[in-house]
Amino acid sequence: MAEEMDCTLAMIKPDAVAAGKASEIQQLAEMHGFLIIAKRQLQLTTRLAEDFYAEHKGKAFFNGLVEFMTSGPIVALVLSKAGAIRAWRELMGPTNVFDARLKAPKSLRALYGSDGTRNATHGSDYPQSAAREIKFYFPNLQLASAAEDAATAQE
Ligand code: RTP
Ligand code: MG
Repeated sequence: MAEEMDCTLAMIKPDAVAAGKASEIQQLAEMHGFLIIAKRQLQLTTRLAEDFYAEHKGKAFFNGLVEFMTSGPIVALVLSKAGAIRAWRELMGPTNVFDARLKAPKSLRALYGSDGTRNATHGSDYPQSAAREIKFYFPNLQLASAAEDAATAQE
């Protein structure tokens, strides 16, 4: 087992869960070589959504983002793969779905999102945010042993 696990925190957002696309998105992740280390379905409260996206507080889209993120269940996932953070963001495509459709038509956001806010998936942007976000949803997760279990299960 490598000393450093390459993990990211992904969310399948309320639009994609409500559209029944959660399983399909997880299958696509696995097809692209991501191991699903941990998974949780839950509905965010306003307070949790505001905490999760605290870096965006005060921005014009913040209230709309919180409203969207609390509108229905989400699926939070810990994904592992070499270069997981960058690889998952690559698979998601650009933040804005209209950009994604133009620039990365096979990306998750192009395929499953609907506009600038309702963009189907989330992925951590830096190692520090991945650590914070994994802890946010999975405070008791022992990352190294969970990753080892997931890798063994896949063999
Ligand atoms: P995320 O954090 O969800 O993975 O997305 P991201 O890094 O690609 O984009 P970020 O700038 O962190 O924005 C967080 C989420 O806010 C919503 N958003 N809406 N209407 C808008 O102009 C706008 N801009 C951002 C999106 O849901 C975006 O993913
Ligand atoms: Mg972000």
